Amino acid sequence: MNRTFWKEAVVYQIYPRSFQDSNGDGIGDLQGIISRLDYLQKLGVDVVWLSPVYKSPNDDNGYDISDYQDIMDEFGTLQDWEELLTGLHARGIKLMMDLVINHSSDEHPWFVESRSSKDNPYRDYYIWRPGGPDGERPNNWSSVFSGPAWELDETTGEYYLHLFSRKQPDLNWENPQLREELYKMITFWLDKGVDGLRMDVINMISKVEGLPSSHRDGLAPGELAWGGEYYMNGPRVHEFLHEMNDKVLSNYNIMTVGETPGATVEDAILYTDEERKELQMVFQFEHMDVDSGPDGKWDVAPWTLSKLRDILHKWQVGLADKGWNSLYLNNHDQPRMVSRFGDDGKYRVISAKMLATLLHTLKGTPYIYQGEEIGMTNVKFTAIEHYKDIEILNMYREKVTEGGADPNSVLNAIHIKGRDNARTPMQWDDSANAGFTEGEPWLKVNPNYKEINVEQALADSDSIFYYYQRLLALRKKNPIMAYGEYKLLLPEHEDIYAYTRTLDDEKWLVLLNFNEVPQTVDLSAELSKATELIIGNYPDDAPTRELLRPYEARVYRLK
Ligand code: TEU
Ligand code: CA
Repeated sequence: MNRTFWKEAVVYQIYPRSFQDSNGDGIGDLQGIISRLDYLQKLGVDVVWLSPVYKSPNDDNGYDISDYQDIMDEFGTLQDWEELLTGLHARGIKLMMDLVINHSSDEHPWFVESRSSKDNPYRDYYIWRPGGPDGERPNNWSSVFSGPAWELDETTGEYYLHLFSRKQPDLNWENPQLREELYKMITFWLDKGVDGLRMDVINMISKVEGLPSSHRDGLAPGELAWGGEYYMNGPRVHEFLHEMNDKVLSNYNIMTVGETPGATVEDAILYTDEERKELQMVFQFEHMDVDSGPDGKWDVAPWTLSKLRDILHKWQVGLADKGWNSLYLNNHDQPRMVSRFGDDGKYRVISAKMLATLLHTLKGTPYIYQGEEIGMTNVKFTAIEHYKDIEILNMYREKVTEGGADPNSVLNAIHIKGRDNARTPMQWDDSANAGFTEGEPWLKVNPNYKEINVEQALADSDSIFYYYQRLLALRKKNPIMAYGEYKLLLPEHEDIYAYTRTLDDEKWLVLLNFNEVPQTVDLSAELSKATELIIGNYPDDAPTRELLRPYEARVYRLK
């Protein structure tokens, strides 16, 4: 079995704005991260994924880049970045940078040039189209952040495409000169010693020729519509990724993960089959829509374990032979997993450990999002003014301010699904602002920081932190966790997710109860072979092995 570091690694995602402030301006920064490297080493992570730290006007908190080769003023300098890289490498931790190359900031010099005139050499670095005879937009696509995906630019009287905010113009990947500029930029960072790349919405870089309007049924004239079918997993996306791999990525021993909203298992095999030389893994989103109704993310719907398990199982089986899974339930765009899939009340600690056991015993590379390891929860700000996320604020304006929707029901959806749930400052201790800043935090701290914080976790041998530390230590010693064959058990059980992992003559049994109600499992054949409880989230083994207590997770070695 050829062992690969990116299959065995555990990645820790840092959202720099909310991790640790070092200069009292209320915004996290690189020196703040440097001051916390011993904490990351203690947890045992192998890679740090750093959300964007490049120069940015922060319309979308760094996912709108105005200079790809310099550091955002609020975060520090290139020297600070070099110090961070050195500090990580000195602790045996690799650095994965976040590449946002589907779009740039509208303050990037390329766009400033591009918008200045129709014959500017940079015009075709972006996607410009004339309006219709009556000035209507080139098509009916909506932006992910509400409103249309086209902005009319007065200077040249044309529209430019922005799938996200109007300050995030889409780059034109059809332009080989633009692609070469991007490859040069990537080489700049890899030559500095970067060990990995996370590629933001990388499956959106190829748009269908002609940029056709969406024609779903019942659309009124001028009504906006989701155009994803015309730019997700588009016609040339694999060609572009293979070209990037051939020209740049293949020259380095690095880890790559593409963020691919809307990708299916079949798409993911094309992105991650090693023979195709594109990417090593992708972030799929199917399980992130398990609690969305027909009207999308803000149409909050109940989820079931059966639905979640069916999705995860499909991906485990689908990528068993070709390709590779990333494993996550949390990141800077998603609500906190213990609130969403566990119980952030009475069973917060137990259910957080159960979810961690899922992520670290399925087959794939596990990702930990900052604060997940201490069971940080969603937040319920009482007023929209306390929120900062452009996605939240644009949606609220469209639905409530302009659309007249009930503010409380929209706020309720924000409490459940809003991205700021994941962006409240990291909770380090019970001092003011949770030890995140001496100043005024850019986003309010979750009021539960007094009880939920790193200092408390490190002082409690039964904390979620030490459970994660044990899972990561187990992974380092047991190749079965990365490479073992996955096999589902109890496919119909409504509350239990049970599976085995097998590598050579070693076999583990994983039992997860997703309910606060105790369950009994009928797995006598497997349980009769259980020789050792490898890890569990209760202090002791259950009175009988068939019993699973509330949110209980147990991993047995089978003889
Ligand atoms: O996210 C892409 C994306 O689709 C997310 O916007 C996600 O679907 C949505 O936020 C769920 O509500 C990436 C980055 O992770 C995100 O932070 C950026 O806002 C976005 O791209 C644009 O760069
Ligand atoms: Ca700061």
